[in-house]
Amino acid sequence: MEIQWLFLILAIVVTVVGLGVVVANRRRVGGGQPPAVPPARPAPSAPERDTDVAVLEPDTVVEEPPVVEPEPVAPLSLRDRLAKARSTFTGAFGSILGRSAITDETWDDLEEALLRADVGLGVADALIEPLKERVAAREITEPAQLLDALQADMIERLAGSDRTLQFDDSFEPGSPNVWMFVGVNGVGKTTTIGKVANQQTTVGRSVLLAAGDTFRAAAAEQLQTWAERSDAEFVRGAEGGDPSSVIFDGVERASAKHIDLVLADTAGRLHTKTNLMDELRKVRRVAEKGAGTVTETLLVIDATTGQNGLAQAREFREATDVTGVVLTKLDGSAKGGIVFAIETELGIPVKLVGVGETIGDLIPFVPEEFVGALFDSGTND
Ligand SMILES: Nc1nc2c(ncn2[C@@H]2O[C@H](COP(=O)(O)OP(=O)(O)O)[C@@H](O)[C@H]2O)c(=O)[nH]1
Ligand SMILES: [Mg+2]
Repeated sequence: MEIQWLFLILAIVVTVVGLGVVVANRRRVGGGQPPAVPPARPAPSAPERDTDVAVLEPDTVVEEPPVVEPEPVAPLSLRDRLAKARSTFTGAFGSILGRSAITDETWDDLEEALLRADVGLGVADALIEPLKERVAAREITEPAQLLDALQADMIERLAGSDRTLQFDDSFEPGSPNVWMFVGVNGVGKTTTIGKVANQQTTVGRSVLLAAGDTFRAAAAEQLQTWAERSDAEFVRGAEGGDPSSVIFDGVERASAKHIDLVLADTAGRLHTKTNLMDELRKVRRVAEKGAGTVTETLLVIDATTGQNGLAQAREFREATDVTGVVLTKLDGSAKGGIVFAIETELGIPVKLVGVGETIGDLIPFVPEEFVGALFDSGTND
């Protein structure tokens, strides 16, 4: 009897445990649903991972998941940046190409577009007259040929200038090159210095930024931020102090620390214009008083001001020996033609162009690329 009871209890226990195992198994594979995936089974050679790889066919060779780099944001091309400058031409070019022949309207359209782009009257005539002669001689007969010839002539006008930034590396250590940045207030001097500093430290030169705009405290702070970003040394003076003494101190410090290049910021506004120009002459003199040599004086011009920028440029050129122009804000300007006016009427090469507000938005001026971007109507305009 006792043995029968024992068997009965044993049978019940076995049944209950057996049922429990079946239910548990069914739950694990999805509450009665057919399993969505085969059970995971690490392949013998699978490296340790910290994340689960759920889908593994038996005997699948485990491959390392591809390293997913963040999608690089494509830098805007020069063509994109010059959309506004190009738009000055696209309408006129469209009308010109829309006619089957070269007519009086063609010349009107061309002249208007060139003037709206601010190339200036002199340059517009100098570009159009030879084209008219070639059309009269039937050397050019089609509208498309005319635009090709114009493009080639525009590039030709800008050809031949030395646009390299002058850096003399034959100087003894302790004798820095000095690049001065001049121009009216708000054109982008300080921003350009930050961008140039970054380019120069990137190519391996040591750089010091001297905050010669003592007119506003914010100007020195702004420059200091750029110095930090571009890994450059920084020298400032007291607000309202003498700009020349800041530049002098900067050159002294650069000399003592064997820094290759001093970028000198200057004020763009003083009580009178005569003051400003005298100030710049003094800054330049003082920059060379110690061990430094000014190898570039870059005049910064805001491209959105068009012909006004040209008038400013004339004054600066008279006050100081300008060796190159930096044309800023070309990204937001319809007046890209100002490049031609600057080069033709002032004879100063445009060396750099600013195409945005961030540290990488400064590019060397290459005539073929610039003119090409103005003419390239592409597909997405
Ligand atoms: N869009 C655009 N803005 C620029 C460029 N260069 C400078 N700026 C802006 O112009 C303003 C004045 O620049 P800043 O460097 O302070 O001029 P500064 O007074 O001559 O030193 C700032 O808001 C800059 O971000 C450029 O190439 N493109
Ligand atoms: Mg400034």
